[in-house]
Amino acid sequence: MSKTRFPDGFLWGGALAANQCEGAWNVGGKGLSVADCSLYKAHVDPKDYKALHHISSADIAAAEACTEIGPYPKRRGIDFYHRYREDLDLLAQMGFKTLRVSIQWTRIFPKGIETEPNEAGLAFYESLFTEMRARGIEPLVTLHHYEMPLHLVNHYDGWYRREVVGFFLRFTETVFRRYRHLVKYWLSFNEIDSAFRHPFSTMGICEDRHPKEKLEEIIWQGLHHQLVASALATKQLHAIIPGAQMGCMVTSLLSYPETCRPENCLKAVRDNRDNLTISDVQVHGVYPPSALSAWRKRDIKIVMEQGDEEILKAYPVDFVSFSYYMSMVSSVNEAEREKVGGNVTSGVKNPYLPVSDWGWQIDPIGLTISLIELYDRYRKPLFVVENGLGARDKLVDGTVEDDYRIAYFRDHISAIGDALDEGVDVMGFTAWGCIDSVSLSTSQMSKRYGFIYVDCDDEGHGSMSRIPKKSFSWYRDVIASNGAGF
Ligand code: BGP
Repeated sequence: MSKTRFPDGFLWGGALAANQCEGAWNVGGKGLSVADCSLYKAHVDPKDYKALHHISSADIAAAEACTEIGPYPKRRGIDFYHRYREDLDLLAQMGFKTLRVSIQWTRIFPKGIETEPNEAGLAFYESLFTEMRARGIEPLVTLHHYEMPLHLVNHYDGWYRREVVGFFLRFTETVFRRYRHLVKYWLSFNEIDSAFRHPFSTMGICEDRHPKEKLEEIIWQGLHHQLVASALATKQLHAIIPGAQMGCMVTSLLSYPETCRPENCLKAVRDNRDNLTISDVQVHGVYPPSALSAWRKRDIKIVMEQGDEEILKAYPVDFVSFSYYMSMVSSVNEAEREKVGGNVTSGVKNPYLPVSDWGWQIDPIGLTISLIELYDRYRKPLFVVENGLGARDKLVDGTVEDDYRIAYFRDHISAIGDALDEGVDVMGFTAWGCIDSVSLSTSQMSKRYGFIYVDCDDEGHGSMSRIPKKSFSWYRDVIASNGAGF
């Protein structure tokens, strides 16, 4: 690539989630969250995503009883809680304009229900955001990244119960007020649409506490509460921090028809539409007719309070952010087809695409298509807030020669350039797991995404020292040239 296609002020950077990097799970008054449970699945194959992420009451009890780090390193994370200054120095060396992080609700309100916030938690994030700003790094902050207080799971059925909306809004008001001079860009719920893929992590719905046949309705009810909470948090944000912006955050799972057989094309249209149902509500402020008709057909009844529909309509998001890792295939003969994937989601294999070690189909053109389609649909600025390649990096002679990662990012960043060329408005790009951190789907360290290697293994052993990989200087050059020189 030779010319700059990226606008001035493009927000180049990386993304982390607090529960995957901070560690310090019991430090500074922090309470337990759903994230503290996903590691209490002894003897489960880490490739068995369903088994790892469908948490039972027994798993919760085991997590509550355990005061140790646990069999996987999640509770230790990469010790970002204690090492964030050193980490920010490295990110600043790469020229990061932004860093996406999340606030753990349980650091601010350990059970979610308290009336007074925990000062130690507030002070930690205040220092983190201040240190970012001191290095010229704009904070991009997720309010809810799979980190719901466990107390709310046990006593309020997670997001199923309406009271949780009020608890969440107390949390959001508290952090908006405290960080009003520090944070301009916010995201409400990480991958809000993933509620059906892993209801426990996203909304604290513990499946064995509900009748199986009611589960879909219960998840929809929880989603409705999250959507109302997101809209009301947007209202609060605009009142408390003038000029601040709220984004929704969804999983881009673009799906191609397996063939031009009309039945496959129709299935792809439906799959793509259904994947965007939740962002449709966050942008347009109404449930799309397809959702209402699906509820009717499946006898799903959502309880809405008076005024909910007006709230959804009145406070849409300011921008649309999404994660993009792979594309999918829609086929009416899915059952007979070869499958790929296995953790976040699985589907029909696309014979034209290579896959990662975890079976995720690598498809940069799919990113251009997603950007074009999302912009046509929403006409709001877009932000690619997660993208990257999970790989089993090998540290040899003090570095990691991750040319495969450079190739991956070169193709995907170039794909964003192609969308920009067509008039799509893209605000920024944050590479997922810019420092190696604990994988969401496997709860292990060996699935690495970073430009910076962290010396920590799947059992949590290691010095935790940080080592720049080959991709570190490559990404530094990309940022320095504003996307022109690579
Ligand atoms: C997204 C999550 C992240 C992150 C990423 C990669 O779905 O928002 O938290 O971890 O996926 O997934 P994994 O860590 O399973 O490879």
